[in-house]
Amino acid sequence: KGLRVAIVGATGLVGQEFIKILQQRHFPVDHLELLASDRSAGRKLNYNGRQIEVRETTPDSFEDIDLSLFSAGADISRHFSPIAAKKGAVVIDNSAAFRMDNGVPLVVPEVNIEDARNHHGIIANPNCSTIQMVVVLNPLHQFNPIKRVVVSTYQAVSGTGTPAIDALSEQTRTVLEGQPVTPHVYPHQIAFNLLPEIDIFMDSGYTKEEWKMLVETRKIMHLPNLPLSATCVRVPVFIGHSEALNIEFDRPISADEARNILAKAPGVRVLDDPTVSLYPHPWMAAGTDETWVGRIRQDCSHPKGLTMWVVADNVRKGAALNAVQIAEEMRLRGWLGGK
Ligand code: A2P
Ligand code: 11C
Repeated sequence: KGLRVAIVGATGLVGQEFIKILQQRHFPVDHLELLASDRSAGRKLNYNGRQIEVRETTPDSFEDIDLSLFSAGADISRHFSPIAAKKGAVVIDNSAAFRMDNGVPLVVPEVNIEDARNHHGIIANPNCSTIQMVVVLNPLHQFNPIKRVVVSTYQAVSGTGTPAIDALSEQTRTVLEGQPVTPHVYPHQIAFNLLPEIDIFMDSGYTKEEWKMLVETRKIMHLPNLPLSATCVRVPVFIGHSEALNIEFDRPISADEARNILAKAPGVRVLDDPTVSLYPHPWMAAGTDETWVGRIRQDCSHPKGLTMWVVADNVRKGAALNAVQIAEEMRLRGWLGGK
């Protein structure tokens, strides 16, 4: 028997991807409730050839629902997730609202699905840049404990949502027409530019996105003291986050050892032949489910270090796909309803 599923934020970028992924993976859906704001109420969205009417999200939306997938921003999650959870509609929340709360599992299925066993109705989906990093860090850490990570990210505008995708298109056109750009969405022009600012600045000098990569990785990998320093950069790419990862291990490790471990790791695809310019890049990773790794090499500045390049579709593995995979794995283990 399938599940009664609600999608909160069904009209949004991640919400649309939820719908696509449930169909693509033949997720057992008995009933699908598409929820958004009152602005979208009455709109119809296609699911498996059927037109389903979008409804406004209200406290009554979660009656008789088994699973709710939330991606409508942290405020909506804060307001409606506890209501949904109380009604027995297990929440998988893509926002940052509950990620660091004790008692809320923060889950990447390839790494820590066991943490979801003792949920209290809400499971948090991590930040996109964290997800693709831990999918790669974890199998390496099982082989040779990780001592320190330094990461620089190159993050697509889809991480910000639809307005940023539109801004990049419009600004690109404006620049090519030789006209001046008036920045909106971001504090500066994003077309033909890079912005080392994602989310708000904190007192430490790091941005909140950089801080999330630190604290979320520590929680997911159960390494509360892991030293990690991130620099997160927004780049004029539509879909696909890239990361340059520098990892220091407990013992020396060769690039070939890492390549072999990653080739067998769940959710990871190694694409690494520099002689023919074979490495992952956002254009090829967009629309795929894997976390792609290339440019694996020994760190010439450290005997126990490795450096590599990691790319994933931030809307799929970084958001909607990871959430659906959590639901799939929980269902297989009998941790989700399905009355
Ligand atoms: P709506 O389309 O009705 O505004 P994105 O991340 O692409 O910007 O999408 C945000 C999602 O969150 C949209 O589906 C949006 O619905 C939804 N949303 C925004 N405000 C609310 C609200 N007050 N209640 C429920 N959903 C909301
Ligand atoms: C970005 N990582 O690329 C952000 C988007 O905490 O879920 C997701 C923010 C979050 O802009």
